[in-house]
Amino acid sequence: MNKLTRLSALAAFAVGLGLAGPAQAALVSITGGTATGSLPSGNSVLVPAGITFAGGNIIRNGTLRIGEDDVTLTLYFVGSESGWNDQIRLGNTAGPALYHTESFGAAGGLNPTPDTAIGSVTQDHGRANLRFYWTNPNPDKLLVKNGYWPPLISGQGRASLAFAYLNEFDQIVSTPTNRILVLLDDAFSHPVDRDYDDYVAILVASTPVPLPAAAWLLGSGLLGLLGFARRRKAA
Ligand SMILES: [Ca+2]
Ligand SMILES: [Ca+2]
Repeated sequence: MNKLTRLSALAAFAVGLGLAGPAQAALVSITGGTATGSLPSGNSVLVPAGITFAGGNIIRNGTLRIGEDDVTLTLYFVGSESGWNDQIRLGNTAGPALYHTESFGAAGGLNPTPDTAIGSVTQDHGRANLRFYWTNPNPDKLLVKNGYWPPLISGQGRASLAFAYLNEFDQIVSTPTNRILVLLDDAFSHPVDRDYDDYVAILVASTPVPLPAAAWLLGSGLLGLLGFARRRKAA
Protein backbone atom coordinates (compact mmCIF):
# COMPACT_ATOMS: atom_id res chain seq x y z
CA MET A 1 0.00 0.00 0.00
CA ASN A 2 1.51 3.30 -1.01
CA LYS A 3 1.29 6.45 1.05
CA LEU A 4 -1.57 7.90 -0.98
CA THR A 5 -3.69 4.75 -0.63
CA ARG A 6 -2.99 4.64 3.08
CA LEU A 7 -4.03 8.27 3.44
CA SER A 8 -7.24 7.73 1.50
CA ALA A 9 -8.05 4.65 3.61
CA LEU A 10 -7.54 6.69 6.75
CA ALA A 11 -9.67 9.49 5.34
CA ALA A 12 -12.48 7.09 4.42
CA PHE A 13 -12.31 5.58 7.90
CA ALA A 14 -12.48 9.00 9.53
CA VAL A 15 -15.35 10.14 7.32
CA GLY A 16 -17.17 6.87 8.00
CA LEU A 17 -16.78 7.34 11.75
CA GLY A 18 -18.04 10.88 11.50
CA LEU A 19 -21.06 10.02 9.37
CA ALA A 20 -22.03 7.06 11.53
CA GLY A 21 -23.04 9.50 14.26
CA PRO A 22 -26.07 11.80 14.19
CA ALA A 23 -24.20 14.52 12.32
CA GLN A 24 -26.76 15.80 9.87
CA ALA A 25 -28.91 18.85 10.60
CA ALA A 26 -32.60 18.07 10.79
CA LEU A 27 -35.58 20.15 9.76
CA VAL A 28 -37.45 21.86 12.56
CA SER A 29 -39.68 24.89 12.36
CA ILE A 30 -41.42 27.36 14.62
CA THR A 31 -44.98 28.07 13.53
CA GLY A 32 -47.59 30.53 14.76
CA GLY A 33 -47.05 32.63 17.84
CA THR A 34 -46.08 36.26 18.33
CA ALA A 35 -42.66 37.46 17.21
CA THR A 36 -40.57 40.01 19.04
CA GLY A 37 -37.11 41.25 18.11
CA SER A 38 -36.11 42.40 21.55
CA LEU A 39 -35.03 40.86 24.82
CA PRO A 40 -37.90 39.95 27.15
CA SER A 41 -38.04 42.57 29.88
CA GLY A 42 -36.27 41.40 33.02
CA ASN A 43 -34.64 38.37 31.38
CA SER A 44 -31.50 37.63 33.38
CA VAL A 45 -30.12 34.62 31.43
CA LEU A 46 -29.74 35.54 27.75
CA VAL A 47 -27.20 38.37 28.10
CA PRO A 48 -24.86 36.58 30.56
CA ALA A 49 -25.11 33.45 28.41
CA GLY A 50 -23.91 35.44 25.38
CA ILE A 51 -27.08 34.97 23.33
CA THR A 52 -27.70 38.00 21.11
CA PHE A 53 -29.99 39.12 18.29
CA ALA A 54 -28.87 38.99 14.65
CA GLY A 55 -32.01 39.78 12.70
CA GLY A 56 -34.26 37.11 14.15
CA ASN A 57 -37.12 37.07 16.61
CA ILE A 58 -38.14 35.36 19.80
CA ILE A 59 -41.51 33.76 19.08
CA ARG A 60 -43.86 33.55 22.04
CA ASN A 61 -46.55 30.90 22.19
CA GLY A 62 -45.47 29.40 18.90
CA THR A 63 -45.24 25.70 18.12
CA LEU A 64 -42.02 23.80 17.53
CA ARG A 65 -42.51 21.27 14.74
CA ILE A 66 -40.31 18.45 13.52
CA GLY A 67 -40.21 18.08 9.75
CA GLU A 68 -39.28 14.42 9.39
CA ASP A 69 -39.12 11.12 11.22
CA ASP A 70 -36.31 9.75 13.36
CA VAL A 71 -35.03 13.14 14.48
CA THR A 72 -32.75 13.24 17.51
CA LEU A 73 -33.30 16.20 19.83
CA THR A 74 -30.32 16.88 22.08
CA LEU A 75 -30.90 19.08 25.12
CA TYR A 76 -28.37 21.64 26.37
CA PHE A 77 -29.25 23.51 29.55
CA VAL A 78 -28.31 27.20 29.51
CA GLY A 79 -29.57 28.48 32.86
CA SER A 80 -32.45 29.74 34.92
CA GLU A 81 -33.48 32.73 36.97
CA SER A 82 -36.38 30.94 38.55
CA GLY A 83 -37.24 31.02 42.21
CA TRP A 84 -39.03 27.73 41.54
CA ASN A 85 -37.70 24.44 40.26
CA ASP A 86 -38.83 23.74 36.70
CA GLN A 87 -38.40 20.51 34.83
CA ILE A 88 -38.32 19.96 31.08
CA ARG A 89 -39.57 16.61 29.79
CA LEU A 90 -38.91 15.47 26.26
CA GLY A 91 -40.94 12.57 24.93
CA ASN A 92 -39.37 9.73 23.00
CA THR A 93 -40.70 7.95 19.94
CA ALA A 94 -39.97 4.75 21.88
CA GLY A 95 -38.76 4.29 25.43
CA PRO A 96 -38.77 6.59 28.43
CA ALA A 97 -38.84 10.36 28.26
CA LEU A 98 -35.91 12.59 29.13
CA TYR A 99 -36.37 14.57 32.34
CA HIS A 100 -34.17 17.45 33.40
CA THR A 101 -34.71 19.62 36.46
CA GLU A 102 -32.95 22.91 36.91
CA SER A 103 -31.40 22.80 40.34
CA PHE A 104 -30.68 26.45 41.07
CA GLY A 105 -33.85 27.10 43.05
CA ALA A 106 -34.24 30.66 44.26
CA ALA A 107 -30.60 31.52 43.53
CA GLY A 108 -30.82 31.07 39.76
CA GLY A 109 -27.72 31.00 37.58
CA LEU A 110 -26.02 29.84 34.42
CA ASN A 111 -25.15 26.21 33.81
CA PRO A 112 -21.35 26.00 34.32
CA THR A 113 -21.09 23.30 31.62
CA PRO A 114 -23.46 24.51 28.88
CA ASP A 115 -21.66 22.56 26.15
CA THR A 116 -22.27 19.22 27.84
CA ALA A 117 -25.49 17.68 26.58
CA ILE A 118 -28.09 16.74 29.17
CA GLY A 119 -29.35 13.95 26.94
CA SER A 120 -31.18 13.10 23.73
CA VAL A 121 -34.49 11.73 22.58
CA THR A 122 -35.73 10.59 19.19
CA GLN A 123 -39.01 11.89 17.84
CA ASP A 124 -41.01 11.63 14.63
CA HIS A 125 -42.50 14.40 12.51
CA GLY A 126 -45.15 16.70 13.94
CA ARG A 127 -45.36 18.82 17.06
CA ALA A 128 -42.28 18.31 19.22
CA ASN A 129 -43.14 16.43 22.40
CA LEU A 130 -41.88 18.98 24.88
CA ARG A 131 -43.38 19.87 28.28
CA PHE A 132 -42.51 21.80 31.37
CA TYR A 133 -43.43 20.80 34.91
CA TRP A 134 -42.98 22.29 38.32
CA THR A 135 -41.13 20.10 40.75
CA ASN A 136 -41.17 22.52 43.67
CA PRO A 137 -43.24 24.01 45.27
CA ASN A 138 -45.93 22.19 43.27
CA PRO A 139 -44.62 18.69 42.57
CA ASP A 140 -45.39 17.25 39.18
CA LYS A 141 -47.61 20.14 38.12
CA LEU A 142 -47.82 20.43 34.33
CA LEU A 143 -47.08 24.04 33.41
CA VAL A 144 -47.19 24.11 29.65
CA LYS A 145 -46.94 21.86 26.59
CA ASN A 146 -45.44 22.84 23.26
CA GLY A 147 -48.19 23.92 20.91
CA TYR A 148 -51.10 23.89 23.34
CA TRP A 149 -52.61 27.34 23.70
CA PRO A 150 -54.19 28.69 25.76
CA PRO A 151 -51.87 27.43 28.50
CA LEU A 152 -53.10 24.63 30.70
CA ILE A 153 -52.49 26.18 34.05
CA SER A 154 -55.25 28.29 35.52
CA GLY A 155 -55.76 30.33 38.64
CA GLN A 156 -52.04 30.95 39.06
CA GLY A 157 -51.26 33.03 36.02
CA ARG A 158 -50.34 31.44 32.72
CA ALA A 159 -47.12 29.71 31.85
CA SER A 160 -45.74 30.34 28.40
CA LEU A 161 -43.09 29.02 26.02
CA ALA A 162 -41.02 30.92 23.49
CA PHE A 163 -38.66 29.70 20.75
CA ALA A 164 -36.03 31.20 18.48
CA TYR A 165 -33.66 30.01 15.76
CA LEU A 166 -30.01 30.16 16.84
CA ASN A 167 -26.95 30.03 14.62
CA GLU A 168 -23.65 28.44 15.64
CA PHE A 169 -22.57 31.70 17.30
CA ASP A 170 -25.61 31.73 19.63
CA GLN A 171 -27.17 34.56 17.63
CA ILE A 172 -30.94 34.72 17.13
CA VAL A 173 -31.46 34.63 13.36
CA SER A 174 -34.42 34.74 11.00
CA THR A 175 -33.41 31.78 8.83
CA PRO A 176 -34.50 28.43 10.26
CA THR A 177 -31.68 26.44 11.83
CA ASN A 178 -31.51 23.18 13.72
CA ARG A 179 -30.53 24.93 16.97
CA ILE A 180 -33.64 26.06 18.81
CA LEU A 181 -33.57 28.37 21.80
CA VAL A 182 -36.25 27.31 24.28
CA LEU A 183 -37.48 29.80 26.86
CA LEU A 184 -39.92 29.04 29.64
CA ASP A 185 -41.89 31.59 31.57
CA ASP A 186 -43.43 29.87 34.55
CA ALA A 187 -46.38 31.46 36.20
CA PHE A 188 -47.36 31.68 39.79
CA SER A 189 -48.32 35.29 40.30
CA HIS A 190 -50.68 37.82 38.75
CA PRO A 191 -49.64 39.57 36.66
CA VAL A 192 -47.13 37.19 35.09
CA ASP A 193 -43.78 38.93 34.58
CA ARG A 194 -43.04 37.34 31.18
CA ASP A 195 -39.28 37.47 31.61
CA TYR A 196 -38.87 34.08 29.88
CA ASP A 197 -35.85 33.05 31.91
CA ASP A 198 -37.33 30.43 34.21
CA TYR A 199 -35.72 27.61 32.26
CA VAL A 200 -33.55 28.37 29.23
CA ALA A 201 -32.26 25.60 26.97
CA ILE A 202 -31.01 24.90 23.47
CA LEU A 203 -32.38 21.95 21.51
CA VAL A 204 -30.24 20.66 18.64
CA ALA A 205 -32.05 18.58 16.03
CA SER A 206 -30.18 16.04 13.93
CA THR A 207 -30.84 12.95 11.85
CA PRO A 208 -28.63 9.93 11.30
CA VAL A 209 -27.08 9.65 7.84
CA PRO A 210 -28.68 6.78 5.90
CA LEU A 211 -26.79 3.67 6.98
CA PRO A 212 -25.62 2.40 3.56
CA ALA A 213 -23.50 5.51 2.84
CA ALA A 214 -21.90 5.61 6.27
CA ALA A 215 -21.35 1.84 6.43
CA TRP A 216 -19.80 1.74 2.97
CA LEU A 217 -17.32 4.48 3.82
CA LEU A 218 -16.49 2.98 7.21
CA GLY A 219 -16.15 -0.49 5.70
CA SER A 220 -13.90 0.58 2.84
CA GLY A 221 -11.73 2.55 5.25
CA LEU A 222 -11.40 -0.44 7.56
CA LEU A 223 -10.52 -2.78 4.67
CA GLY A 224 -7.86 -0.36 3.52
CA LEU A 225 -6.34 -0.16 6.97
CA LEU A 226 -6.42 -3.97 7.35
CA GLY A 227 -4.60 -4.34 4.05
CA PHE A 228 -1.98 -1.83 5.17
CA ALA A 229 -1.43 -3.62 8.51
CA ARG A 230 -1.13 -7.02 6.84
CA ARG A 231 1.38 -5.77 4.30
CA ARG A 232 3.47 -4.14 7.02
CA LYS A 233 3.49 -7.41 8.96
CA ALA A 234 4.65 -9.32 5.86
CA ALA A 235 7.45 -6.84 5.31
CA1 LIG B 1 -41.22 34.64 34.72
CA1 LIG C 1 -37.99 34.73 35.93
